[in-house]
Amino acid sequence: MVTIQKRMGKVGNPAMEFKFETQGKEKEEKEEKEEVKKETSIQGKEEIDMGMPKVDVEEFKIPQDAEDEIKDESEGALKVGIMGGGQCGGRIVESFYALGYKKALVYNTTAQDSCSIPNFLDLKIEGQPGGAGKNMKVAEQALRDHEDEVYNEMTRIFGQVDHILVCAGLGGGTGGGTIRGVLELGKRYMKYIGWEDPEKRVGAVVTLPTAGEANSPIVSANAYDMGTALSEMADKEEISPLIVVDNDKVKKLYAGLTIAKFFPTINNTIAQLFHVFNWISQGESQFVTFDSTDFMTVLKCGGHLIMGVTVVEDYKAKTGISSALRSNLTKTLLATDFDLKTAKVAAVVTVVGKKITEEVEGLMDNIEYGFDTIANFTGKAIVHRGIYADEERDNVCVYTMISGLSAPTKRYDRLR
Ligand SMILES: Nc1nc2c(ncn2[C@@H]2O[C@H](COP(=O)(O)OP(=O)(O)OP(=O)(O)O)[C@@H](O)[C@H]2O)c(=O)[nH]1
Ligand SMILES: [Mg+2]
Repeated sequence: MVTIQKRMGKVGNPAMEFKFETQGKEKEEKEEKEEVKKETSIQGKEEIDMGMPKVDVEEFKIPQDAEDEIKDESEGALKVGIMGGGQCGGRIVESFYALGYKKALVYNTTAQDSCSIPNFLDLKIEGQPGGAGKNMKVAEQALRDHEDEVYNEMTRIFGQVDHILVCAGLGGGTGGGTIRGVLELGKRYMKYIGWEDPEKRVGAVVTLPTAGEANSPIVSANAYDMGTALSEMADKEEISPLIVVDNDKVKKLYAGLTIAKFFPTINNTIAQLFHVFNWISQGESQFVTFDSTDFMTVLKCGGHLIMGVTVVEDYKAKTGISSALRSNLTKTLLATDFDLKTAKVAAVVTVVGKKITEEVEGLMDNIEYGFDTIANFTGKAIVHRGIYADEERDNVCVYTMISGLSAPTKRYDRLR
């Protein structure tokens, strides 16, 4: 059983304020075993060292040995390499990094944007210390000039990963201008480390600008051009998934946010929602388990992916969860204008306060009704379910990921 306890710090989005259990003990035991293994192998080496022939290259140190590799600390089922370009992309990477996604790389055409990630690459543009200045072509060229460095950094940082996500804010120059090139590098890397389906293992996380920002013709043109280009790649399953977060939708959703909290809240919510699914899928539930294979199908089905979270107040009523989902689902997703009927796969994880699981009768039925609601919304999509208990929570929370969606054409039309 996975009982969700201590682990995650507090987060911007109140619905996400739960904590995860540390697996420190397991880790310690594993380290101990490894230590024993190491010792035995050293002893073994000493025993056979006498008179054993040697090869010259033994003396060379291979730079990327297992000890040097950066370790993922997310404790998720999948090891995910996170990359991001430009200010927005870099900040989303920071939010993932804070959750333990240490296989992370940030690149920018300027070193002036602050970035706390140790793995930072400056894609310097000659004579332009301030970056690409919303010019995607200039940024694309900057990436081409520094392509080898980016690839080498991926090799150094990522090691073996199951998936790569490339983050960018569409509207500016650097994030949007570099993203296609970086996605290609990602696929090349995945192939290099042995995956036969790299196009299913490299996806993107992009933001769309607010209506206010999109009043600037260059911002709307950039977002439209790159958004539609990436959507076409997603529809053709050349990347998977394309996670779309619409800053304009989030602005309406969390209308009370201060300017200072606006971007950090969105960025943390993106990383935390992804993390909920990745973390939960590494363990078993005493109720219904959402496992890593389920999570993989959500990430690998191509198309677009959107996510959201709903807190259910009236979970005691028979139809409480399903009606909350019916009225909230479309409202609480972080993007809009997707036709949910085009979904191929959905993941719905319900996290319930432990006390509630013990006290509320018929809760399982109410949750089942809720799952049916999602199934109705998403047409023919396969719905992967999960039900988990959380000791530190006294409500019912439903996390949703809907994947394989077709492009949000209407949303792009508004950027024209
Ligand atoms: N969600 C989110 N969106 C952001 C953030 N910062 C910027 N954006 C969005 O991303 C778009 C692009 O902005 P930047 O990331 O600053 O642009 P850039 O990629 O650095 O491009 P240049 O500075 O022009 O080279 C903006 O129009 C915003 O809509 C952020 O931290 N979070
Ligand atoms: Mg910038």
